[in-house]
Amino acid sequence: MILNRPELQFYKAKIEEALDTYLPSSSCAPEIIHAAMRYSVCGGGKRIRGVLTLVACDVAGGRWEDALPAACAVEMIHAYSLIHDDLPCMDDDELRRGKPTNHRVFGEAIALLAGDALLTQGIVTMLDHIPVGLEQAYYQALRELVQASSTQGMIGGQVLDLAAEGKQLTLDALKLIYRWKTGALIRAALRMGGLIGRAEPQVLEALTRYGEALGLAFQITDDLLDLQADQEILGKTVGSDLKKQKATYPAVVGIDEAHRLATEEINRACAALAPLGESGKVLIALAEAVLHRDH
Ligand code: GRG
Repeated sequence: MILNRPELQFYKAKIEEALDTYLPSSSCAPEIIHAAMRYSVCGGGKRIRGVLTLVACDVAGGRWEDALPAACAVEMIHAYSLIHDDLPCMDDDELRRGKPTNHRVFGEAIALLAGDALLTQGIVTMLDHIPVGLEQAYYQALRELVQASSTQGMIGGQVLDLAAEGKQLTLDALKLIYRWKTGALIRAALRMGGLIGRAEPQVLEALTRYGEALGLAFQITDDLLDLQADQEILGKTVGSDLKKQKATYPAVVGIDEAHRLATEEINRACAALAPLGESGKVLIALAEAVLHRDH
């Protein structure tokens, strides 16, 4: 289990409750788009990004409740990226979070719009729920989130990823794709929590370095799961990277070396937390669980 401590499970439950209140009801017109948004956000997903935001806020000395709108926003934007990633024009996947993908249920047009709507809903959720006195921190946090989702972040990474299909990449080129495609949002999740918790500069720096290494390790383990996981547990189709001739760590350096490099990044992530002392323990536990995850 990746959220391997009671406080991480507690944060996950709080995020799920809050997502339910921040998302428009599926009885609100136009019903179909709200149903499609809820279909992909609710009832599935590990909530790692949102949990990282709450832990980072706590570690920085803030109140986790103050970071809840930001934790939900990063989960909404993540869900948007998954819906779009699964579309026929992208990875054309049938299964996500153990269920048929959004476009399989709602059709391509609504799935595309549900993704778009989750991006804007994430932004509006943060703007509408700024805790009193945290206006400046929320402005900075929101900027982190949209920047990480941009062409110099998640979208840029996806563009490079598409261009790399069927090509032989160097490890450095692949690392840049992963830093943007997956790492940017994970890094932003941690920095948002740090900013909202009014972290001291050295704490924010530690959270940032941790996020960068964890983000890279997370995508390498995602590659390994695509090759080795049990589809039932993974909740998405296995072997799809091979089928699409995707550039992945195992494809470039082999399975054993990919595992070694993921371990190296996890060690780097944990070492970055040294300035946090005891309070970094929960993030260390989470990083170690990423290495052994089965979904
Ligand atoms: C088309 C405008 C437009 C944007 C699309 C699709 C996209 C931008 C970006 C894709 C980025 C992406 C899907 C990266 C993969 C990241 C990844 C490892 C996802 C799986 O994350 P988990 O395991 O999933 O945390 P759960 O389901 O647990 O939340």
